[in-house]
Amino acid sequence: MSYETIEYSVVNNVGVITLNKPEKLNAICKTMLQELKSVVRTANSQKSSERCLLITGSGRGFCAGADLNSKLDDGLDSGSNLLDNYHPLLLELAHSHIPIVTAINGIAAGAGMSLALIGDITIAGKSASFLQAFVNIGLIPDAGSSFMLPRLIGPAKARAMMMLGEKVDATTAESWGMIYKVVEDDTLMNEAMAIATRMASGPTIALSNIRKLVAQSATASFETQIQNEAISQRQCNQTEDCKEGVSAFLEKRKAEFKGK
Ligand code: LHQ
Repeated sequence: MSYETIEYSVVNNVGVITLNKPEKLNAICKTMLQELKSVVRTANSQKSSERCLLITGSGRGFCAGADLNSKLDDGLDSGSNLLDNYHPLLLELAHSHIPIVTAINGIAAGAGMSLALIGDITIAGKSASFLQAFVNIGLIPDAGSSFMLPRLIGPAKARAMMMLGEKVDATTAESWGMIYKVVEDDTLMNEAMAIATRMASGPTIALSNIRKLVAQSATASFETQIQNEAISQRQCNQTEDCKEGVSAFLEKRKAEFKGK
């Protein structure tokens, strides 16, 4: 399958998505949203071999947010554009049954920053940066930024990023808890692939439940959340991977998880 705006390959059960419009810093157009939604949906289907997704960008940028040229061509108001084109992808990613790693190779701006932060694990090259670009063109943070950013770095820093529209470098983003870690630019893809490959050989149902529980914890009370944990634990306890994990521990060997 070939795509116009992304590249997609599967390596060691990791679905690697590369945003591929480098001349525009991988700005997001409608075709890119459709292609992303299609690969994420397919990777999540029962018969797919993927057990983790890795999203990165080609060239010197990760993603510069909405393509400001195609937005004007679309004829849609921004609200409808979000509802019709962005939200189906965001929900597909949020409800993914397999974990998501984002490897940030350069600027992540506007909705591109939202995409960067939607990863379960976000890892960035030293020269990457993050920009809530919306305010610079008279808009508000969308594509999930207003939900994710305050929860990651707290409202004080989130407001400053959103209202001042200034770039934050990767090292600062790491120190604020916005991302998991910063690495040298030339090791980014190796390190991101190592994390993704490790998760792709992990207990997929447990990983899926972990991402669900962390999402639920954003709005649940303590009482509800411990109920959520019990529901997830019952499911995980019945998996072949749990049996294998316990057996491997008792037999003092490395577990071989199958994702079932
Ligand atoms: C671009 C873009 C871009 C097109 C760089 N579009 N070409 C909004 C509305 C409605 C519904 C959905 O959601 C949204 C959400 C949003 O994402 S709104 C925010 C949209 N993004 C921005 O406002 C960011 C605009 N870009 C920039 O501020 C800068 O380009 C950044 C800071 C990202 C990078 O700066 P530089 O490293 O100096 O690169 P550059 O500005 O020279 O850009 C390189 C090329 O990429 C350039 O084209 P050219 O033909 O002149 O070489 C830019 O025009 C193009 N490009 N962003 N979003």
